[in-house]
Amino acid sequence: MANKQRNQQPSAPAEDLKSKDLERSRARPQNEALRTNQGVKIADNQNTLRAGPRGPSLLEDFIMREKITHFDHERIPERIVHARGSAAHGVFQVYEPMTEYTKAAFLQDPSVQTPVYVRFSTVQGPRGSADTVRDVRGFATKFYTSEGNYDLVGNNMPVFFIQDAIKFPDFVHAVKPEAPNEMPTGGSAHDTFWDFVSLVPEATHMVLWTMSDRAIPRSLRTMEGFGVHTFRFVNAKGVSRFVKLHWRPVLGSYSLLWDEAQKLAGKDPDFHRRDLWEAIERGDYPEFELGVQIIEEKDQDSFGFDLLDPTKLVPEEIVPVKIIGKMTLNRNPDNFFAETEQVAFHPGHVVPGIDFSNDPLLQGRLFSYTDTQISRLGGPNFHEIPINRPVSPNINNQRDGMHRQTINVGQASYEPNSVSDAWPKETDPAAKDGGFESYAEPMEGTKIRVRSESFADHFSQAALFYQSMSDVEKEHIALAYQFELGKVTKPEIRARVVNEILANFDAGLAATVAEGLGLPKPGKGARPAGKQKPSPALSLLNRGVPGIKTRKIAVLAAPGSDGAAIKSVQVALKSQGATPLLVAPTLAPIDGMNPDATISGMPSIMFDGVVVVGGAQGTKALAQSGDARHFVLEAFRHLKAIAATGAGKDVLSASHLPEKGDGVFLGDDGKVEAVLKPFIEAVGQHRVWARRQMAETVPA
Ligand code: HDE
Repeated sequence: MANKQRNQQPSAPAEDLKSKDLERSRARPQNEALRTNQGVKIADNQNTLRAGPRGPSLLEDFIMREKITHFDHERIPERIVHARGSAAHGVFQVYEPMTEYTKAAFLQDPSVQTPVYVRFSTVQGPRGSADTVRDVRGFATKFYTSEGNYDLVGNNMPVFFIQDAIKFPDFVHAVKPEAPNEMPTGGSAHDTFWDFVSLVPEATHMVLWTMSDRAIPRSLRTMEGFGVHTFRFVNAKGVSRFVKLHWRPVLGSYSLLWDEAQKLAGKDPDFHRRDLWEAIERGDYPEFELGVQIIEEKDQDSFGFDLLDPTKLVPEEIVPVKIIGKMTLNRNPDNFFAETEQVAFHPGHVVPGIDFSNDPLLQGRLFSYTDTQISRLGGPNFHEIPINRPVSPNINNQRDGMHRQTINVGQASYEPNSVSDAWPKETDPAAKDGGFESYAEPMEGTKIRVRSESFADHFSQAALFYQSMSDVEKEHIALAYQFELGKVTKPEIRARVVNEILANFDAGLAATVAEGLGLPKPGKGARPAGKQKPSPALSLLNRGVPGIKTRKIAVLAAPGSDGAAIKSVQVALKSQGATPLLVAPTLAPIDGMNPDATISGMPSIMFDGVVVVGGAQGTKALAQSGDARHFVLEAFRHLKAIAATGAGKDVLSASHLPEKGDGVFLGDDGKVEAVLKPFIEAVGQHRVWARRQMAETVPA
């Protein structure tokens, strides 16, 4: 008879199992008395047991002691990196069987919905830090497949700072807040980060990505994701191919402006978390398509760089990204701690059909993630925490340890055994019954500590990335370097970045940054990368998917504004899938409608576009309000589409907006549709880039 284990589930469709599993662990008290952890009903939860009404508290009070003791231990160590995160449940479905490439069960049948849990994160800041800092974002997905958990633990950038795991502690110490004073929180604009990356040229490509708009996403829903490393897909015949994994948001990819990101960090530190949560609550489920770049073994040396080098990407103009399935995030977590905090990802959680490459960064990660969970989640049994439990049975002979939940029944906790008919048994490879077999990659070599020569070029792909950017993105990159290096206190670090890093991949950028920092014009780099074949797919401006769906639009009004216009603007915007919010100086009703927010509570930086409705009295109040004028000015400055109907234009002129700014649409009362049409189109383009120079003349 099989070695019985309580708490294990029989086979059933993956989705059912996962929700049942979580259901069992949920506590949702209804018609229940308050009890102690031992199940004793509590008659008084207000007063500690005392010796008389004014006397000392008694040690005997087991109810108070239990409650306080538990409270004292409510915190667990936060993640050493990626501490700040937000997550959601969802499902993944493959579009067509991937049998040719991989035997992974969850990539075979388009009718199967595999449950997923996705955690997005920043890297540098602690748990309570702001969402919109300039940083890499983590994009970690746990697929609860019928063959066990598969974790795709990626980032929103396709490369990394270092090539070898042994440098990770150095890198993280350098980027984290500085040791003497724990500053700055959440950002890389400080001496130790720039000191390290100026001395480690392999970081150049990734640092450039973090100085680009990719590091300040508009939303977690509009971020791409990348597996970074080269992995392997292995099919049922044992044929292996290299694979690079991508997540593509269906809504397209967009970023904030740096000024918005900085202001949002103060006005709403939860900006990304809130956006994700609210979108799911509204039913605007975020969707991401999974893409793969498949590379035959025989082609692995054809790129001019090493596929095992995680500081390099494979341009999709060379190897196209094949879209193979879609993930839909359709349920918010019930409990942040139980799910988002306790979820434990690991790039080593793979299923048959997916395997590793020898990327030395990946190889190091395969050690780190279990190790870190043991201190973070308090022992080796973290796989039993509900959010981490696979939906396939995880029966084995491991036992005991801190917080063990499973009660293993029977004598056998070893294999082979005869006391329980030899169960549980390993699978028989000849029978092909689903056991994981590592890809039999031929190996030979000398035990040696060296970096392969094929990892030595650190500047060509930085040049490739920079040369693939639009003018707008190049400007943003230069300003980001100037901002960050401007915060570096040691002049020799600033000079080293300009002369020994930037000058090697772009002389123009090096000169602009030098000028902005008041440094002498840099000379030619020692190893200049030269002209590259650009990869247009790297530019975010080419990754947008025009449309207004799920975008937030402020309908600016005040008591006395035209109620009919407010209603028709809202109806028209909603019909396009946008989220209009009525924003007013106070929450007092306007023509019977309650505003959703005040101007000071939801400034324009939280919106994608602004409509100022007419109505003489309301617009007069807005035109006289400094806050309202600032609202439209800031929207203008941040290149957002602005529409005004009827007297609404008076608010724009009171704000001293240039008369005919691009992306500003004026119309008569009663002709709301005519104004909204071009407005909706402009919002759908994300920003009115043509307004760039004019916008700089307007105060922020
Ligand atoms: Fe991680 N990383 N990492 N990392 N990483 C962690 O694991 C580590 C790297 C990534 O939402 C830690 O559970 C090493 C690359 C994400 O819970 C830790 C190295 C990429 C998350 C760890 C790397 C990532 C982590 C901290 C270099 C993109 C958050 C807490 C060899 C492909 C997952 C934890 C979540 C978390 C180690 C480099 C992505 C310490 C040693 C490259 C998205 O184990």
